[in-house]
Formats: sequence, C-alpha cells, structure tokens
Amino acid sequence: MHSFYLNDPRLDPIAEKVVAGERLSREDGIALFESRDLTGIGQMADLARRRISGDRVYFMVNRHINPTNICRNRCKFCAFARDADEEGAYEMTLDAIVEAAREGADDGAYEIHIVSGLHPEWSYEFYVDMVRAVREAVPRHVIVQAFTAVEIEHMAKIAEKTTLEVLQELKDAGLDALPGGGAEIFSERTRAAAWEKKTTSGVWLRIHGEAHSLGIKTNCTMLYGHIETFEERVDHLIQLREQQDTTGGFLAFIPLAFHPVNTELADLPGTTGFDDLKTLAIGRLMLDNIPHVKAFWIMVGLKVAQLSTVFGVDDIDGTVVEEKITHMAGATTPEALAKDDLIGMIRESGSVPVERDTLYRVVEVFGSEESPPAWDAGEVPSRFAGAEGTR
Ligand code: V47
Repeated sequence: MHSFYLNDPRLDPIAEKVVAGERLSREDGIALFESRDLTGIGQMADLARRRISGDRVYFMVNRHINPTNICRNRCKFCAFARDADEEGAYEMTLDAIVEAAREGADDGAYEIHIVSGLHPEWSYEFYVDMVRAVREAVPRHVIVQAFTAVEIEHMAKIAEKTTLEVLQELKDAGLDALPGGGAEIFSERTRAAAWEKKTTSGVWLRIHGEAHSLGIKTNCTMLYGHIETFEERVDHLIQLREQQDTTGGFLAFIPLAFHPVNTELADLPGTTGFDDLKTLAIGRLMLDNIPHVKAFWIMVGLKVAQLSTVFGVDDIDGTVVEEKITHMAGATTPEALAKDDLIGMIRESGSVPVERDTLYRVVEVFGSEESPPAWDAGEVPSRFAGAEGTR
C-alpha cells in the first residue's frame, strides 16, 4: 500500500489513479501544473519511476556535435542560429565532424549526438555522407543519434524525397536513432508567435512515427517556460502519449527548460527550479507509456538534475562535451562533466548509477540493486510494447 503526504486536495483522485496504475486525463494534467504541492507531485512521480526503473538512474558517456549554426529558420527562442554572413556563424568540415566523433569514441562515448542548423547550402548528400563517415569512424557499439525531425524535413525538401525515404537512406548509411529536439510546444498559437518557419506538430509526430516504423528509436522533448500555457503543455504531452500508443518507439522524454539570454524572447525570465522539478515529475506521470524521463543537466543545472532523480527522473543524460545550443542562450552549467561526477551525483541521491547506451542497453551497473527494473523482473506493462526490445 502506497501513501503520499499531499497538501493539495485536488491531487487526491490523481494519487488514487497513480497507485492503481491508471492513465491520467487532460484535466489531471492541468490540475498537476496548477498545483503548488511539489512534494506531493514528486512522491507520485517517484513511485511511477520506481515501478519502471527500480533503484536505477541512468547516465551515459556521450559526445554532442553541432556541425553548423547557420540556419534558415531563425526561431525566436534560439540563440544558437546565425545567418551565413553574421558574426559568430560557423560550419564544420566533414573531416572536423568525423574527428570530433572519433575523439568522442576514444574518450569512451557510447553515443555521438549530432544536431545542426538548417544550412541553406549544404546538400542532402552531405548529410548522408556525414552519417556514413561518422559511422565508419567509430566502433559499432557507438550509437549514431543524429538530426531532429526538423532536419529530416529539411533534407526531404532539398532532396525532393519523402521523409520516409530520407530516414531509410540515413539508416542505410548508419543512422541508429533520432534525438528528440525540434518539437517545442505542439500549439499552432505558439508556433505562429515564435517559430513560424519550423516543422508543424503533425509533421514532427509523423516523422517520429516513420522512424519507429523503420526500427529507428527516438526521443521526444518539450520546450517549456516561454510563452506557452499549462494547457498547451498538457496537450503537448498527450499528443506524445498518443503517438507512442500508435508507434511505440520513443525511449525517453526530455523537458527542455527555456534559456532566454541572447534570444528574441530575452525579456522572459527563464524557468525556476520549482517549475523544472514539477515539469519533469508531471512528464513522468502523464507519459505512462514512455519508459524514461531525462533531466538534461545542461539545461536544468546539476543540482536540480540531481534532485529530479527523486521526482520521477531516471536519467540525467551524459558527459556531453561541447554543448553550444544552451550555452549560447546563457546556460551557466559546465560544457562537460566527467563520468565520475555523474556517478557521484546519482549515488549521493540514493540511487544506483547505471551507465547505458542510447538504446538503454546496460554498459555497467555501479553498485548493487535491491529492486531490479521492471524489465529485468519481467513486469513490463503492455503499454511499453516496442520499447522492451532495447534492453
Ligand atoms: O531542438 C533551442 C531546444 C533543442 C533553446 O534527444 C532551447 O537525447 C532551451 O533536443 N533554451 C536541442 N532550449 C537539444 C535537444 C536535446 C538535448 C539533449 C538530449 C536530447 C536527446 C535532445 O534545444 C532544440 C530546441 O528545442 N532549444 N534553443 C533555448 N534558448
């Protein structure tokens, strides 16, 4: 029997559903965002997390590469993008990209994470060559996780192909997984106001569904803390949940905390630790069919990332190395962490650190587990169908 110490009576019926393992509704999601009972929400999310991952909190050794910041979309929340002739614009050569990937693999990375601007002059062949060259430069155990759905849509346009054809060709060249960026908030109101040139929600979700149909696992994100409402956040989460019910290939949900510095939305205050923890916890509670919830420490900071592991989060991402997108928007976190720092953060909060690859295959368990994850105990709820193959 689970009991929670709740201060907000609106959470009582939600707690009953969480204990019974029932799906939460749109109204429940809104009540959670409106509630100030952070510890109550955290306790419920912690139960939901423990049911999936037991004592584990995952981390990884990875390497981010952002090959160019030259971008034709120019979203208002982005401090990273530049026009080609603007100060600070850069583009890496294929050799430099491959060298960075090789360096990452030599440093023990299990993932090369590649995300770029939409360069107006790069050809489709360049993207395919990039994947092939990186794939050939690193050992097979290193997962190539590259290109958001926004970049996939861009490639399809310049190549005059369908997004499904592009995904198949990238897969043939060595692409293993897609990162979850570019989703922002699936509301036409926010898109029209702040990222009108960017991929629509329908296309973003379709591309992820297509990737899943080809056996390419993906992540999903939500950019929060800017001009969106709580209702829009909940609708976003429900659309991700419905997509997962249909195609089942999302591995992790990563809420991305908006950083305003150097953006066109610089008047906005940025997120608070309170909102960060609540959003991570509500993500765990609403997305009952997505196996993992990740706190990207680069965005929420080391201390919130650590605390989040008792608020529903079972993954704190990785060593990263050379993150540009958030740092150009004012992040004050380090650009990289050592593996031992991540292990220490997880241990200190009472969980068992588990090094993983992109597909959540275990590299090493650092300690002994009292309660194994549901997968190992054979207690995988049927709504996770599609994700268990990655174990
Ligand atoms: O697509 C851009 C967001 C994303 C800002 O899949 C911003 O494992 C906050 O998607 N403030 C890129 N966010 C990062 C991303 C990601 C990160 C870590 C892991 C994974 C994964 C994916 O960052 C962009 C956009 O949604 N972003 N500007 C900003 N000022």
